[in-house]
Amino acid sequence: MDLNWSLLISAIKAGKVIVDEKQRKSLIEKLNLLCRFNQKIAVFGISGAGKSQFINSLGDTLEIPKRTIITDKYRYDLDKFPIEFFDTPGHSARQQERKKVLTDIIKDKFIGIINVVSYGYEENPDAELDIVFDSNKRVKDSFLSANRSAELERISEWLPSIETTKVKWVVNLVNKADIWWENQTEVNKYYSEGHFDKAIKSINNTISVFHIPYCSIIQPYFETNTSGKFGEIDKIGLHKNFLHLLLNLLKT
Ligand SMILES: Nc1nc2c(ncn2[C@@H]2O[C@H](COP(=O)(O)OP(=O)(O)OP(=O)(O)O)[C@@H](O)[C@H]2O)c(=O)[nH]1
Ligand SMILES: [Mg+2]
Repeated sequence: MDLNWSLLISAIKAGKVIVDEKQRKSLIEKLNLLCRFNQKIAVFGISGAGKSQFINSLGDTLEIPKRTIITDKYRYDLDKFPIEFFDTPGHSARQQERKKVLTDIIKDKFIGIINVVSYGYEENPDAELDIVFDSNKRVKDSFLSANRSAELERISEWLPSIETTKVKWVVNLVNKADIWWENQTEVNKYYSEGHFDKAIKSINNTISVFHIPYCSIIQPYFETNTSGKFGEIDKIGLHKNFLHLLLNLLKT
């Protein structure tokens, strides 16, 4: 049956039941959606931290993303909240692309920022393996700490500019839990205490900051084993935790 919208809306306003309850509910949901603006969220982080894979993980795409060159926008509905994610390129040479998003953040109504980090386990297709691994196929500490420094340095690219914007929160998404899960106490401490936490909270305190663990995909790191202590149930738990937090942030 074709619905006459204006007739229906005035009927709903007047409290008259002219369609069955199921139709009425679905129409109200549609109207609610139409009235809601997209909630814009920028996704920042250095190259290979897993920004694009994080966005994939919210849908049902299993493919491994290619390096992002220009900012891609993705629509996603969370419990009737329409969201628009801005997936920025993390490569250091792509600063101009990220600046465009920052300009939008300054003049537009972005609600939040998701900063993706991975405790130094960034992964890129063009990485030289002898920089990543020692002769025993162990990931080098020097590689991890250089990446962690780059993660910390990168937040200073956007952090000062969001101070006077409409941004209400920053989620520091500590991705790739499947790789670092065995050292979770150390990883949690690294982000939630000390330099990193101090730096990310150095802006005005009306912007809330959350550090949360996440895993976008359980996958070998550069074709080598991950910890093996992290499974699908852990991954689902972290997804639920993230979505729960995001929903609460959207409602406030
Ligand atoms: N093991 C593991 N690998 C991950 C995870 N998230 C992402 N990856 C992998 O890390 C690599 C880089 O992920 P991307 O999502 O392309 O990284 P990005 O941050 O978008 O990188 P740029 O587009 O260059 O800025 C890919 O091979 C991903 O599959 C994760 O949770 N665990
Ligand atoms: Mg990407």
